[in-house]
Amino acid sequence: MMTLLIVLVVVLGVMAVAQLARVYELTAKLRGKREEDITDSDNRMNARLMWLFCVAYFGFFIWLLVRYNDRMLPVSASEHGVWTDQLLDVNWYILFIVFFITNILLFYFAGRYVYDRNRRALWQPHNNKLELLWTIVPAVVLIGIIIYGLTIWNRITSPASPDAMVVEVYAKQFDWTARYPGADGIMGATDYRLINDQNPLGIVTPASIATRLDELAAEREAILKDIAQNEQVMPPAKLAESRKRVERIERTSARIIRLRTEMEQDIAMNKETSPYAHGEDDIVVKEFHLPIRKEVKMLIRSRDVIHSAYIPHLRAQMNAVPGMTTTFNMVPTITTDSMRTVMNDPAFEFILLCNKICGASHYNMQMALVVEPENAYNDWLAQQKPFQAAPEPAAPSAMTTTATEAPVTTN
Ligand SMILES: [Cu+2]
Repeated sequence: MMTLLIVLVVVLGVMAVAQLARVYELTAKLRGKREEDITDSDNRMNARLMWLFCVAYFGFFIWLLVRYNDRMLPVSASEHGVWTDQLLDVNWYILFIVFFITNILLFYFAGRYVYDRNRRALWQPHNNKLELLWTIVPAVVLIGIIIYGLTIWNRITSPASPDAMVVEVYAKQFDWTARYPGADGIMGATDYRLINDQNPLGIVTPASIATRLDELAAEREAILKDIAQNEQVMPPAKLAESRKRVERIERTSARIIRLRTEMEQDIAMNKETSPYAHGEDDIVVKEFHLPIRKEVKMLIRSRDVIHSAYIPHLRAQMNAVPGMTTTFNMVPTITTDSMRTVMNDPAFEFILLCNKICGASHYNMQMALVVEPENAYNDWLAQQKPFQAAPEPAAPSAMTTTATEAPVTTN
């Protein structure tokens, strides 16, 4: 209702102005004045309006800056974020200064040099000094900005130090999954063909390969059975589709078998250094935790389309591109708890967002990030179940020395 009223007021306002203009035109005609004649008083009026506009314009600009300043991101919670904020600020200062000087001059000249029939304009078709000045000054400023920016960029994207911890963030339409390397500190190999409900990242282990092959075999059996039973009554298109599906399953299975051979050979040859030997203890979780003041190397992958891993409060962003692994290194410097105090918001959470429009639910593609002291982080990590603790209890671990026979589960 309020909106309707506002629209109505605006529409009536426009109509009133139009009518006023019409009245002005008619009275001018009655006074015998031609519409295209512009008097000195018209010009002076315009000149004053220019100055008025200049003041109102900059006043409004400054008011907006002050009024909405709290909508800016709060202090950066990562080491490199402080550098990027500084870089951005320097650029803003330069922009503001140039913006103010040029626009004030623009309006000032328009008002100051109002048309005067007794004044002759200065005719200056070319001036080498001026040309040089307005070429060299922006060039120097630009070179400065670029060198400064490149220095920061190189610092941010330089390779992680060898003792940086590694975390994987995995994007798919429309959520994020985090993976930690587990006790051995090494991420297991992955293959998208192994992805299923229990293995959302397609981690390669002997068990996950066996499970996936069984699943595919069962699916193939079911389709073949369906064809055998209903071949006579099936529409031809459906029959062709089912046969194609069987072929596809057979091709995928053959590739997984090849992957299994590769895995076995690689483990036999490289033993502990083989990436295939490190999948079982990987930790796959839907929540993202990081210890404070520790360098972290994020490995960023996508299952389907291009996404973008964006943690605004840590000033971190990197595309997630299907078929490749991108990385981003950072050092979180403020815990979630401290940030809550800084923001005066007890419910504040860091978030990992998707910053690439990737489909219908893109807006909701996010995962909370908890930055905490290292001991709290270690406690949390210790409570997470390894990716493959489940189907067959593997080799007995140190935990079997406990008195009870109850299965060891941690939550
Ligand atoms: Cu996305």
